[in-house]
Amino acid sequence: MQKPPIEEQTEEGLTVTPPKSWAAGVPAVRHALAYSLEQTSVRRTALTLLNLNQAAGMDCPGCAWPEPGPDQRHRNEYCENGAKHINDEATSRRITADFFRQHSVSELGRRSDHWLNQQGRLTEPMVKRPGSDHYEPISWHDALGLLAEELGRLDSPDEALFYTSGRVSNEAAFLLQLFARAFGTNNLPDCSNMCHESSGAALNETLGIGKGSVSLQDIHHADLVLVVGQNPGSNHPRMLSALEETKRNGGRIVAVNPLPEAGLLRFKNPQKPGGLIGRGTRIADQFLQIRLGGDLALFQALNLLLLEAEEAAPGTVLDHDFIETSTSGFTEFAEHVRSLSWQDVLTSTGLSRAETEELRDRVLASDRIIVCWAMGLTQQKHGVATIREIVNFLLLRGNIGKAGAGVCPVRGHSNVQGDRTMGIWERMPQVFLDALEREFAFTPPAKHGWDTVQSIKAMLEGRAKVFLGVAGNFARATPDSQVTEKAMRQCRLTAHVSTKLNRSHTVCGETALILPTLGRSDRDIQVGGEQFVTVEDSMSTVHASRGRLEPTSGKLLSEVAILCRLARRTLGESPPIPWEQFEEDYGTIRDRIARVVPGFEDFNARVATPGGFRLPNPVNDGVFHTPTGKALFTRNRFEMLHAPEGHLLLQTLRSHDQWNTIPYAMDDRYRGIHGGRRIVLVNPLDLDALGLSAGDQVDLVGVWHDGLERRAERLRVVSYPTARGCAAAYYPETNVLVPLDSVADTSNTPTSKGIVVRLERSVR
Ligand SMILES: Nc1nc2c(c(=O)[nH]1)N[C@H]1C(S)=C(S)[C@@H](COP(=O)(O)OP(=O)(O)OC[C@H]3O[C@@H](n4cnc5c(=O)[nH]c(N)nc54)[C@H](O)[C@@H]3O)O[C@H]1N2
Ligand SMILES: Nc1nc2c(c(=O)[nH]1)N[C@H]1C(S)=C(S)[C@@H](COP(=O)(O)OP(=O)(O)OC[C@H]3O[C@@H](n4cnc5c(=O)[nH]c(N)nc54)[C@H](O)[C@@H]3O)O[C@H]1N2
Ligand code: SF4
Ligand SMILES: [Mo]
Repeated sequence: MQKPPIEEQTEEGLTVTPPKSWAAGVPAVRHALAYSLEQTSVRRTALTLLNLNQAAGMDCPGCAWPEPGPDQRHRNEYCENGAKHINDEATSRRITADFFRQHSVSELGRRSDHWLNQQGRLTEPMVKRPGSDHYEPISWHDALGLLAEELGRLDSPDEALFYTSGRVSNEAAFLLQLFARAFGTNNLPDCSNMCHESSGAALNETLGIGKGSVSLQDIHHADLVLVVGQNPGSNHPRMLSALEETKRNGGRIVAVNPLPEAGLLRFKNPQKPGGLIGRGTRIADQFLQIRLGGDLALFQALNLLLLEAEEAAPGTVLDHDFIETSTSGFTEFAEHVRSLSWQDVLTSTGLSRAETEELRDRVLASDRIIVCWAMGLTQQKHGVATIREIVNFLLLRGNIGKAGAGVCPVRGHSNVQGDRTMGIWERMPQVFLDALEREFAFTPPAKHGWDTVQSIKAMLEGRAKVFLGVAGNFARATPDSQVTEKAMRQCRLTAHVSTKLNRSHTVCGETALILPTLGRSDRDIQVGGEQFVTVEDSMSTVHASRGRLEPTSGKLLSEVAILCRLARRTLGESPPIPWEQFEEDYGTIRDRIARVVPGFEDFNARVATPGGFRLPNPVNDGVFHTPTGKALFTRNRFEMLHAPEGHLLLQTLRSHDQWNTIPYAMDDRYRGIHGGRRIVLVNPLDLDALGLSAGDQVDLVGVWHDGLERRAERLRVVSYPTARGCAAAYYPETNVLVPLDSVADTSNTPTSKGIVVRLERSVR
């Protein structure tokens, strides 16, 4: 059982108001400024915000939504949450060695994620030695020496784990994977394993590339955009400006979600004079309130309806030319879909047949269709199958590879896509490894490494002994919190390259290191002068990012510097990689990337142009790198989530006021939750059926076949218009409920959006 942290043991102050039906507008601007000024000075706020997302400025460290071309950019090219993300990093608050003298590791372990983050920026390297309950200062030289020594003591390189999160730049990501492979392992688990892995798996298989195919222009000019399993009002706020543009150009939008999220309903654009007042733009023309995990059934039903429409009026529905010349597997797919049972569809989706038929009619009226999605699809047991079915849907009417149409997995972290492009993947294809070998004259290991879930199991079973996390918060981002924490504590050494304090620093191996680093907003000066880094957004545009702020401490090193020094200490001169030169001048790293990673030819010159450059996506040239050389129709076995009588399906999601594992405040403004996060949203009819009322305090108890009790204690019940049978609670507080073995087929992504729970009244 995981006890609530010290700060959250009383629920005083929690108030609930009706959910909002629109997003952004004046309050958004006010909230952004208030948080920024609470964290830092007017001067630093002005400096960060004026540079945010500008062509010569810094990339927003928030989500991966792209910026418009450099000439179409607004002076304030950011959203409320982007402003909060950057100023959370740019905070003037600092954690010094004194802080760690005052607070023991065990005390910090009882603090909330919010409290830990609010203490400010980490300022110097710290070590927790075996047997001690306190971190103490250590020099960079000794810290990296200690880490190198522990790596050197391992029986096999595969006993080391190198975790990354998608905030890391291309340059640092490239160096991390180079170091890991030169050291001898492909153990490169990353946040993507818990995020869009299902998208990558489905798109790689069916289209031959694991990335989205559309640009902002495509979104603006689509006839129909489906926004599925995504809450853009909170998590990709500027996507709403793009959807507003779609509507202005006459396009239509359909939202598919168990929750009536504010941003999906109506948007007031703070960047437009009329946006701050008035009613704003209605976003969704149709809202399908689907049950958790019902999307596979929905798209199969839609595909069946399209096949039937074609039969009724041959030659008018399907794009026969496209199917004939560019795809394979149509006949088998069509036969499979015809066996679908409508009763199953209705049970799985909770939607009426008429609603699905209305969607079919919208599809039939549209030549150019885009499907956007995020965690609502990827974190499901059958997430990969669902996304493959979406590809089937788009292929039927030739909506792949033409303007205004395509697939749009909306990425999370600002450079999560770039990290993958740079080789952060435990299963990089052999062509990439061969290119590394040619460039650096060593043979990278061919054996696949461990992803996040496999890494946790390896630590649990003593097969992994040293954990290095570069960015992120492994202990909180991962499922099954108690199991994962036990696994991490069994390590010989845990080390984290971080900007801010988080729970992972309190879940220590025998020895633990905190290695504080520069953030995206910090000026980065090396021997070769001032440096910039590069990132790749969700639509494959690669561009530069330059920090502008004076670092809060003179003892911070950049991620690149830390990795170069660690590599030199661990590997020495073998293989002969110019780590020193890389640290002095990041341009020399980009020269190597240009020779190893396809699409990056002439990298330094091309990234110097304002706005950067877009990587090619072969799909848009009608080229599919699949075994048949064509886009693949797939047959996806029907599956749905099922909760036994008296139980609910639970999704774990983000509030408006958090960045992944880090809550900025206790509010979720659009959903009407204020002053607390220990809540569970339940449909009023389910509350009646369960004999519960709004305001009751309950424990959520996980139901899983291994017999282990998983319990999230003391959450307040909120009566909420979510789909029947489908509850929602916040991540990371409820990660304790997601069993380590409950993963998506093929992608191995934890099923954070589909777990079975029972609600028990809390005992005081
Ligand atoms: N402010 C802010 N922005 C962020 C982040 C953040 O934490 N804070 N995180 C970033 C990251 S890493 C990511 S990956 C993205 C995540 O962006 P989202 O995917 O929008 O994030 P979640 O909060 O997990 O919301 C999932 C959405 O899917 C819906 N959903 C859940 N299950 C289902 C389902 O079975 N079917 C359908 N159709 N819908 C479902 C939920 O109701 C919710 O609206 O956001 C990025 N941007
Ligand atoms: N139950 C449940 N679990 C989930 C999810 C869910 O929806 N439900 N979502 C999953 C998803 S989509 C994701 S992406 C993961 C996120 O998992 P992570 O990426 O691991 O988590 P974050 O919360 O983004 O990490 C925050 C920490 O990153 C560090 N940091 C911030 N900026 C920098 C930087 O510039 N450099 C360095 N070195 N460190 C930095 C700070 O110390 C901060 O405390 O969580 C996953 N876990
Ligand atoms: S939409 Fe995403 S990238 Fe853009 S400003 Fe907001 S958080 Fe930053
Ligand atoms: Mo993510």
